[in-house]
Order: sequence, then structure tokens, then C-alpha cells
Amino acid sequence: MNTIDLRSDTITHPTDEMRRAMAEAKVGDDVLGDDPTVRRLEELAASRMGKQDGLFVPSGTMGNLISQMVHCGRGDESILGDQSHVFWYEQGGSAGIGNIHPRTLPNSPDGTIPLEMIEAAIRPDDIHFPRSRLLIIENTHNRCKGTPIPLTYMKAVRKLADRHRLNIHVDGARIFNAAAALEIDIADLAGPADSITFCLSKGLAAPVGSVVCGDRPFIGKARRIRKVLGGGMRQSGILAAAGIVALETMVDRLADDHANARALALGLSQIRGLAVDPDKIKTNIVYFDVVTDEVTALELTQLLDKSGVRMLASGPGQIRAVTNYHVGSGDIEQATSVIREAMASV
Ligand code: TLP
Repeated sequence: MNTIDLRSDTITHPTDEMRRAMAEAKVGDDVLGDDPTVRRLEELAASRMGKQDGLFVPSGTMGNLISQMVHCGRGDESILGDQSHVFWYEQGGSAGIGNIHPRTLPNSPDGTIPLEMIEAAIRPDDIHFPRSRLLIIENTHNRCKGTPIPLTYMKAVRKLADRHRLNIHVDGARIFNAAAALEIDIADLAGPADSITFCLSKGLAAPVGSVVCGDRPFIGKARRIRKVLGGGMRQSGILAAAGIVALETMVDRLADDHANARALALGLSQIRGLAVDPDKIKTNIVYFDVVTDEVTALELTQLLDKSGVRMLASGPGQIRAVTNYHVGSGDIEQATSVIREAMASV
């Protein structure tokens, strides 16, 4: 049975070109600054993001944690959305490891945080209060339906942050999806951020890794923190080689994932018992609701699993499907008909 795996874009396997590049990569001890392939990836990533420097890290989670720890000292406060990945899925590491106090504000359905709420949450200088240091924006916004955050919003938060001497970190795990959907240059979109983490291991299909980008002093501090967190890797050029191929060959095809996600949403919207608005699907993430008492989201995913269609139940009545490199338009048609049959059988 041909499995159609829509659980995440993290399931993607490296391409043949990546495997070749990995086998042939020139390597050295990266902790000692000797790995030329890692350096090449970091420089390439920084130039794509329009930043001075980059740091190769094992995961998006570590990139976000490192960035927060550079921006915030012990007891400082970071402002972030209540639907953000940092808040939901990173084990509270910024508090538990970084000693950073999280101030969550409600994300709007489009993944932004209302400017007036941010402004109102910034603390005045008072001995009772933690110091507001950082604002975190997620782009695309995973739990807000993969919505891309537009440049106009980023520019507005930059202005606000400048007024209050706040830094901005972007969790740009899927920033390339955002730039593709918004049809703008990635460096422009990353421009308002002081730091950005993006992932090579998601839609870009590299096996491992993310890159943190920012100015040179920021990356210098980030490199120290990566080491204490155990993220200093040795001959990691083997991994970085795949990341370089990812940046060079996998960015332009993300639009296909977006078209497939929309087609999937359109198909699902026509199935009785399921609800999704295809017009809201802007990138590769489709959340849809199970709106019948006949089956729960978890039961439906278990049923689909048996028919070779894999998705994640993301809430009591909600399922997430993420299109990716291994899923073509034919697979979307097949997945849709499998789901239609499953729903007819419950
Ligand atoms: N997201 C994963 C799961 O953790 C939910 C997924 O399947 O979507 N920021 C964002 C916005 C993410 O979606 C993720 C991973 C990360 C950070 C963390 O990246 P990794 O998995 O490399 O630590």
C-alpha cells in the first residue's frame, strides 16, 4: 500500500542530490571552527535572510531557545502569542532552561498579535516588574492555519518595538513558505527581525537542522549558548551539505505544496461531516474540523491510517494535514477519496 504521509513536512526524506552532497562534503571540527561546509551554509543562510551571520543548529526548538537566551537575561520577559509553537511545543524551555518569563497574548486567527495589546503589555520601568525585552512572531503561523504574516505587520511591530527598545525574534520555521505565499523576497520579510530561526528539515526536506540568523555580535553570543546546550556539533558539514542543497533546490517548489494544500482543503470541504474554508489555506498546512458525532478526530485518523493516509489529530475535533515534497497532486486526489470513503463508513 502506498502511504500518503500528511502528518507534517518534517517527515520528508533527503533528495538524491542531498545524499550525494552529504557523502562528498568537506568536513572539519565545527566546534573548533574548522568545518568549511557548515560555514558555507551559515553564510548562504545569512545572505538569503539579509543578515550579517548565521549559526547552524540541530533543531528549530534549539534555535528559538538560543535566540531567546541571547535577547533576554534571567527574569526578563518575552511577549509571545498564546498559539505560538514556542509556547505550546517547546516544553517551556525558555522558562525552564532560559529563566525567561513568558507573557502570552492572544493570537488573532491570522497569527498576528494585535499591536495595541503588545503596546499595553510592555512594562514600564518599575522595581516590581520584569523587564520586557523581546517580542516573538511566528511566520508562517503553524497553529493559526499556516498563515503567512505579511510584511506590513512586520514593519508595524518593528516601529512599535523600536519605540520601546524591544527586540524581535521570528520563529521562521516555515518562513520560506511565507515568502512564497506572499510572493515577496525572503530578505525583505526577515528585514524587521533582529533574529530569525528557519528550518531546513521541514518543507525544504533536509534531514536535520535549522539556522539562526542575526547580526555578528548576536551570532557570537548564540554560538556560546549553543555550546552549553550541547548543540556544538563536530563534522556537521555532513548535515550542512544537505542544507545547502535544500536552500539551492527546494525553495521554488514550495508553491506546489501550497497548491496541493488548497486542493486538499477544497476536497475536504465537500465531504459531509468535515468543515474547512479552502480560502483560508495560504501555505502547506490544512487544519479541518470533524463536525459530526459519528466519529472523533482521533478515531478518524486511526481509520485513515489503516487505509494508508496519515494525518495528526490536533485537537478533540480537529485534524492537521501538511503537504510536502513526497505528496503529489495525484496523492491529494487519492487521499481525498480515502477520506470520503472513511466518512461514509462511520
Ligand atoms: N513543528 C512540528 C511539531 O513540533 C508540532 C510540526 O510538525 O509542525 N517552530 C515551528 C513553527 C514549528 O512548527 C516547529 C516544529 C518548530 C519551531 C520546531 O522545530 P524542530 O522540530 O526542528 O525543533
